[in-house]
Amino acid sequence: MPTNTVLSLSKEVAGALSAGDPVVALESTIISHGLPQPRNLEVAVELEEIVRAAGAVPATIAVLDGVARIGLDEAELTRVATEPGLRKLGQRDLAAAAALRASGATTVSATSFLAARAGIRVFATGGLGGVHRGWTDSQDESADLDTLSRTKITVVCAGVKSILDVPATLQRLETRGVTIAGFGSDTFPGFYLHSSGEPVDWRIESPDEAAAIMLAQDRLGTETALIVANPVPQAAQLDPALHDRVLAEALAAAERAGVTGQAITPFLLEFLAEGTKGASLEANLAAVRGNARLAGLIAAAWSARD
Ligand code: PSU
Ligand code: MN
Repeated sequence: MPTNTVLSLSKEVAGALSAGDPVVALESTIISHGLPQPRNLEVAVELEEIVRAAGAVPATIAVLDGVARIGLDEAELTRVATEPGLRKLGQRDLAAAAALRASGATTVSATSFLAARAGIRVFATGGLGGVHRGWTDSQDESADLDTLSRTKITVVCAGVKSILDVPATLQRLETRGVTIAGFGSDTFPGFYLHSSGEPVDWRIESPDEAAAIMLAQDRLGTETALIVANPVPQAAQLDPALHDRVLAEALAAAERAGVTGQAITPFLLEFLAEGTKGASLEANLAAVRGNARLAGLIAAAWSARD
């Protein structure tokens, strides 16, 4: 008979949290559905190393055999990277996965929810989900936005994926009360691109300033997320003209193939990686690496607050 455990922290993560040491949550959908094999496992390991080098304990999150695991060992990370047909779990899928003993990688919505439940305040990813282009027909808005509107967590990301309707996503985040701070930037990043061209209202320059906003959230009783929008360096971005051309092809291909729902984001990311001969993948990785590092520094500043 299986135990009734639905949430399990690794020893290292549990120890760090109880000592008040810095911890950074990492999602697993980017590993299972966002990156090609075998690169995905290398990246999963590398991201954990980057978080450590920045002074924090990494906590990659996934659901394995019905148990939401906060902090994976090497064998568990390997399962996430290689298991055929691994599910993609949003927040709404967690209870069903737990009850039915299923396994799956967690999206930003599921990861934020689980991290917050475990007491982790800082989370690094690549690009958030958001409002899809053509929303008026499909009503496809990522559950990431809803979860962030009612979860107090700091998400370090390179904006939202550029396959989305970025201005509409920013409008939704405003409506839902999610704070956005550009890290060293007056514009919202464009995921593969340094900038989306859209302005942000707040600009911060240091991990300490991020931690100060988090402390103010606590003092005010704010229950929404803080998005620290950290642009991919200009030198590492995808060529904007190539981006625009291949993205247009990707969107047309998705429509022709009738791809919808959970499958659309992985489809578009993969199409872009192929259509740019891997250049979009390199830009994506550069963004994620920078976010893991900055999240580690913010977690350290948060732990050192007085
Ligand atoms: N960031 C990346 N690659 C990804 C994702 C984020 O660089 O693959 C994943 C995240 O898990 C995010 C998900 O939550 O894509 C969004 O999926 P959807 O649009 O179906 O909500
Ligand atoms: Mn969706």
